Amino acid sequence: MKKQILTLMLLAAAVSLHADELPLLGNVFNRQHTSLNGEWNYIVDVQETGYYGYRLDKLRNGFFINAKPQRPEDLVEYDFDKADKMTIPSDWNTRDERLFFYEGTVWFKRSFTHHKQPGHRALLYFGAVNYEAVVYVNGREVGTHVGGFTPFNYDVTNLLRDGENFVIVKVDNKRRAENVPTLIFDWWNYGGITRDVLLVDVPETYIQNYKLSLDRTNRKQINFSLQLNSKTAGQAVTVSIPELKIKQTFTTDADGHVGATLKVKNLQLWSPDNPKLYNVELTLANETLTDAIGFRTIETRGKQLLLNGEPIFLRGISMHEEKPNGGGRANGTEDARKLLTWVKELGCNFVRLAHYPHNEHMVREAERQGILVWSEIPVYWTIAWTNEQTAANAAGQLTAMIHRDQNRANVIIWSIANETPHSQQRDAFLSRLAGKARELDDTRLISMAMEVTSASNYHNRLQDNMNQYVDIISFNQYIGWYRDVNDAAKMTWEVPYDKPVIVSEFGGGAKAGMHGETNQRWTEEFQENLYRENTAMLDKIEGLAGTTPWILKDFRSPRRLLNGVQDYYNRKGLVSDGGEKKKAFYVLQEWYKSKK
Ligand code: GCB
Repeated sequence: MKKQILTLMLLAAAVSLHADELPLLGNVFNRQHTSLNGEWNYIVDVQETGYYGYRLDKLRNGFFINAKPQRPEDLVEYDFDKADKMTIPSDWNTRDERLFFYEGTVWFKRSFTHHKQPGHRALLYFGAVNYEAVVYVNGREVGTHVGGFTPFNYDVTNLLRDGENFVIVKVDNKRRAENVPTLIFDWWNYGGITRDVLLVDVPETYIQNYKLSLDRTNRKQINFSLQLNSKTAGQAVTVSIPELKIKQTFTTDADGHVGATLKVKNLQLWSPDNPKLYNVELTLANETLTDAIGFRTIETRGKQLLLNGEPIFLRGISMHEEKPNGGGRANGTEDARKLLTWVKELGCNFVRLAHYPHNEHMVREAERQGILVWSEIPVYWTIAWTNEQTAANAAGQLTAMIHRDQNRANVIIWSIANETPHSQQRDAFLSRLAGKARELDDTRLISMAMEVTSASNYHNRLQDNMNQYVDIISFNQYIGWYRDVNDAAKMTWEVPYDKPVIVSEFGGGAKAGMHGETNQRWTEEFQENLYRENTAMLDKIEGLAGTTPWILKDFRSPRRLLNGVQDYYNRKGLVSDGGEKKKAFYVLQEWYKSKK
């Protein structure tokens, strides 16, 4: 018995030694890795017995130990191997009907075989877990991550054994006031390990991340930076882009960093009409990493938006990250292709990936198809503006979003918030975020979807202190739906800033297949008419550089409760949750033809 207690005490001590989350590993899917996607066992733990039981009484097992009775009389009140299985990545709400509305803790466990190799390190990477993840490897706590839509990784080399191993993740999606997003938001709070899980194999010294981008003012120059995982000086790094006849070797400085410029000739610029990507190869002593990278510039001049120096109108659409048919979290190239087929059919060259960073497969697929991207963090409606932890959380999500996608030519806008009520505390919070985005990336523009404050009923004046911090003035407006039904024709707009304008949302709800007069809510005709009137109105906004109507597809929301019509769906989609196109789809399609 004594020996047993000692073992448990040692284990309890060991679990508090956790590894820190590492800076994000760039370009993870092109590295050597083992996928840990697939079947995971799961235990729904409403009262967090497997967590707090252990915290209160150090002699009791937490579920992360994955205990098994050793003798017939041993008491172990859980068994992962007898628990149900769920395919990961996914969300538990659509995978287990008992969990449709569930917000709480679920434990996930997966076993895998690993062969330890000297000189190699193993990084455990999660594409996203909503919302909080506590990660354990072989019974040891590795770390805790908060934020449901951004990737994170840990070095687990020293926790792995040669042979059989297991990883356990405690996932908790309870909403909390101090979280980002906070307690209320208009989308389904899908819980679970919603994106890919990989065990990435890297050498001792490896490329943490890198960035290649076209110089903003000199299109004959590519700016190149690279960071090793450690401050190792004197490492030779070769960058080669065969098609551009570039092959140059640089040496890391005392910080393990390379900062250099590459001269280019005859570069084909990436654009929606020619989404040209170049194969890039980065080589370090024991590592070769490849990527496909496009080069372009994006800037503003007065009220104009310029891609590669030419004015562009962003024919966009907003979207949530939900599967094309029937809901649930989308992930992967196949879901992305299906969703983007509708985007292309609408005649779009732009998507607003609302209201959080979408999965990397979506961004890459959009890049291959020539679709520009607005990427956003879930600073949505109200946030605990004066809470420093909340600010650090939002800054962390912004950093991860930028570090993951900084080589994607199609990503042109980082959005730092959506519809945030004006206040000094908000301005203080958001201006810091804008500063952070600029510090991390000077090759993209910054915006946020703002609220409209009207000067009078029919005169809309865009005034927001945050306008001084952003490059593009974006706002959401619901004339014809929440406001001023049938009055779009009378509206005038004033945007008193010398910056381009994006209408980041407009729209109204319709249930596919419901028909009637244009003044009857929820009919396709009502929505169709709203799109007609709104597009005519938007044409009169000076400096309009694009729109992203709300929204491509009906999506699940716990705030949409009208029986027989909404049934927990926000019905503002141009396509229904089952994939049928509504009449308004064709109005937008027509309008976009006139914007080419
Ligand atoms: C908004 C929000 C969006 C909602 C939408 C609506 O302004 O930004 O998240 O879903 O309105 O349908 O009300």
